[in-house]
Amino acid sequence: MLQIQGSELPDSRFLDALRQVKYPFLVAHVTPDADAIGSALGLATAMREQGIEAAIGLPEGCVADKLLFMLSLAPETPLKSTWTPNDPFDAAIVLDTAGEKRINIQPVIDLSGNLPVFNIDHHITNTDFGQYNWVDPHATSTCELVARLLKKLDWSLSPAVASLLYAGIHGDTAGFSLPTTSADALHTAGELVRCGADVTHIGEQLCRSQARPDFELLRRVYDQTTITSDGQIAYSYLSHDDFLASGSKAEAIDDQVSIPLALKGVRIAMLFSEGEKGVVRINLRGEGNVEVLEIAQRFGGGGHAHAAGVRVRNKPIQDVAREVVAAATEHLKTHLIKSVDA
Ligand SMILES: [Mn+2]
Repeated sequence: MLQIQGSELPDSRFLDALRQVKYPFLVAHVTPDADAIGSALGLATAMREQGIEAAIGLPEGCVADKLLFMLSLAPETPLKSTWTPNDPFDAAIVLDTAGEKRINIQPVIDLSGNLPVFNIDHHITNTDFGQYNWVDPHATSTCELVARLLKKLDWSLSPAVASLLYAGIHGDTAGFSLPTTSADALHTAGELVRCGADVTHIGEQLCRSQARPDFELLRRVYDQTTITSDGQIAYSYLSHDDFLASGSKAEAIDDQVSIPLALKGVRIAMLFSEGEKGVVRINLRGEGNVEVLEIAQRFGGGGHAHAAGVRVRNKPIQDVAREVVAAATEHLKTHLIKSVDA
């Protein structure tokens, strides 16, 4: 049994309603990362172990090759690639998803109230789109929230569920190194290991299993990194041609922005990538006390204080980069003035 200290828990209205659910449909965000897959598949699998007929929504081909190992941790949990309003589900549980537009299923789930929607998330920008909302922006990950929830429900955890949740916490904290990594989060991870989370397997899969095409993409990220003259901003780009030449795919973009971020002295790192023709994805990271969410929001994106993202359509990647780098430079100046004032 999990012995975790959670700071926040869902309210009793949320818990009472969740306890009534018999046939839930679980879904997370588009371009799912380890936290999205871990929280949806982990909770669905834990529910199935309690006799609840849970299924998860995951469109075919949306999972990056390097995260496919997570699906094989729970092969019995049914995956559905589409959602039909006639499906006999009695609830939708949306995890790790800041807003309804980011829900990873088509057609988008009916949020009009015909079906109870539970919203479990840690994005500060979450729009509280569910009938039952539990959003804790201080949590490292939605997987950490799911671990707390399972503890509150007093459900035991199988090694598979523990591994899925551990992988999500590992993913969203960049291996327990981001500022969100609280003592509670480390304690939760420890308890998951006690329940059978396979640290070696997950570490190998997430950190040491780069496929050749994705490795080729990394070479280009290094090669195409630009550092501003003051050394505080570093960014790289991957054009659509880079994807074609390396043989890598749009879904492979995950934490490659950690390459420019790894440079000493860099406060803001960015990666511009055009995995899908005509769509420029921007990953932003802020080091130390530098937050990047505001920059992302200026261009219509969202995410977390120190890790945010944007998608820009139908604009050349160089133009997007120029504008966002200018905004980041401006942001850093204001930030420095603020910190001198403080
Ligand atoms: Mn997350």
